[in-house]
Formats: sequence, C-alpha cells, structure tokens
Amino acid sequence: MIRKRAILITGANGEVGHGLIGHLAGHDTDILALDLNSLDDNLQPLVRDAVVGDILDQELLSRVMSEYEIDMIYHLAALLSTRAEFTPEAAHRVNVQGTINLLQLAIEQSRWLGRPVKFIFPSSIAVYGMPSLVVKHGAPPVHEDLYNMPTTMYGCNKLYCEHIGRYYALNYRQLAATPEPHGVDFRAVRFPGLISAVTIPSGGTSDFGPEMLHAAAQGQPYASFVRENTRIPFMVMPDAVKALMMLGDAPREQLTRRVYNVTSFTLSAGEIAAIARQAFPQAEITFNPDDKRQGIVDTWPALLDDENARRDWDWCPDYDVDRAFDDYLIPAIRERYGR
Ligand code: AKB
Repeated sequence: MIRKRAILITGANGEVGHGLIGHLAGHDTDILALDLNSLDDNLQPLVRDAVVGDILDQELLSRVMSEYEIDMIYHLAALLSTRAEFTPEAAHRVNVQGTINLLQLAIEQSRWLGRPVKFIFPSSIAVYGMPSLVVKHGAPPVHEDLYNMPTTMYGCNKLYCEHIGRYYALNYRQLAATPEPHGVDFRAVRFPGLISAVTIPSGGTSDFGPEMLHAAAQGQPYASFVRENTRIPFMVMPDAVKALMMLGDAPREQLTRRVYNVTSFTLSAGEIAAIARQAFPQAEITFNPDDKRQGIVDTWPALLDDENARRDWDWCPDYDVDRAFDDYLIPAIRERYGR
C-alpha cells in the first residue's frame, strides 16, 4: 500500500481529542493526529502518527493527502467561544476556512477512494441565540431548527460550518457537467457544555462548570464568571465521545438530517457549586459575574431537544446528572488531584 490508511483527528490534543483517541485506540484504529501543539505523551502510543501543524497550512494538508489514505475525519480543531471573541477574524479563519480546507481534503480523498469520506463535526449550543432570559427559561427543550441566532463569532462559525458541511454532502459543484461522484458524508452533533475529569477546558464560556469542579478539588478559590442561577445543558466527556462514535457508525440511510442536538443534563452554576462543596468541603466558590461572558451564556438554551438523535441513531447518554458526578467526575477528579 503506497499511502498509509488512517482516520484523521484534528485538534487531537484538545479535550474531546483526548477522550476520542483513548476510545478509538481500543478499537484498533490507525489514527493520524493533527494539532497545533504536540500530542501529550500519554496519547502518543495510541496513534499511528502525530503531526504538529495548522489546518490553515495548505502545504501541510497536501502532504497529508500524499501520505495518507483517509476515509474518516473527526474535525475537532476550533477556537472556542470566549477566546474567539478576542480574535474574531482569526477565529473565522480557523473555524471556517480551516473547516473548508478539511472538507476539500475529504472531497479529494473520496475521489481516490471511490466512496464518500465520513466527516464528523462537533457543533455547539453556541449556534442558538435565545432572545431573552424569559424566553430561555420558559422555552420547552429547543429543537435544532429553532433560535438559530448566534451572538458569538464561534456560534456563527459553527452554524455556518453546519451549512457548508451540508452543502459539501448534498450540493457540492451542483452545476458541474459531471456531479461529484461520492462527496463528503458530513454529520454534526451540537454539544452542550462538556465536562471532563482528565482535562481542563480553555477558552470556552461554558467552562465555568469544569473550572469550578477542578478548582474545588485542588482547594483553589474559584470566582464564577456567571450568576448562580445560570442554567445550561452539560454532558460529561465519555458521553460526548459516545455521541461522536454513534453518529459516525450510524447507517447513512437512518439519518433524516445532518445536524443533531445531543444532551445529558441541565444544571445551574449554583447547583454545580453545591455538588463541588459536598465533594470537596474545602472548596471556596464565589460568584462574580462578568457581564459580557454572562451575556453570552444567557443566550444559550437551558434545555435541548435531542429526540432526532434518539430516533435516528439510538442516542442515549450513559451519564445522567447523578451518575456523571458520582461515578465519573468526582472519583476521577479525586484520583487526579489525590484528594
Ligand atoms: C464553549 O464554551 O465555547 C464551548 C461550547 C459551548 O461549545 N464549550
């Protein structure tokens, strides 16, 4: 075989990447890990190759094209919502042009392979823009097609990438004399706030949840940048990885749409603080809302409707709120910090 077979994971050294590589490695999968930063030592043995580089580097992507036969891409690389607000134009380049670069790679690979390349894309609750707190807290679980009015560059990027992913899957070069023979099998999940026991997020606005928990376990004082009564949906990382895997494995004919909500539980910042204080009595948690970041989280829905994912590909979280903290987060975080 001239080219090495692999699945490509971009943003491989990020939070979701850690969880995904760990899970995939157990399924004897050859992984090509791509990240701006070098892969953590504990992940290196789990991947076939690890490349340090930028998804905006066309020369790098051409080298990937020449060296690897890729039939599946998990495109995780992104600048998250808070960080993107400080450099919105750079976020657009990374989050949108970077995604288009990877979709182009997928199209080219599909021509060589003679079949569609699966492109798994993590979207976000940031694509929603609830018009007011009254609407947010009065709304039933939000369906994918409602309130798609993002107020952040990141949310705009994710919503637009959902649409270009659908375009590459269904309408790419639609006026050409010979239509694209195979194309991209684009599939996306809209993640709620994600909480991992083994990594700490950076640059997100839902990060108050994981930040609070990890600070409490280390006995570090934590001042929440959102109000106590701020409620958004969350999911623990094992369920996020499960959702990506299930969506990727779902037979194409079962999918009635390309973008799906997934969720697990909704908690307020105050409820997370109560759980943290119970588990780590030395926790020093205060609330000092940052009006601007608060304003972002207030536009995100409190409840998500994930009925489409449940119907089309049998989605169901393994971790409800009790199991998430009792069986995963608290025990693993205790072990991580020796508390
Ligand atoms: C963020 O806070 O930006 C992300 C997200 C909600 O997609 N964690």
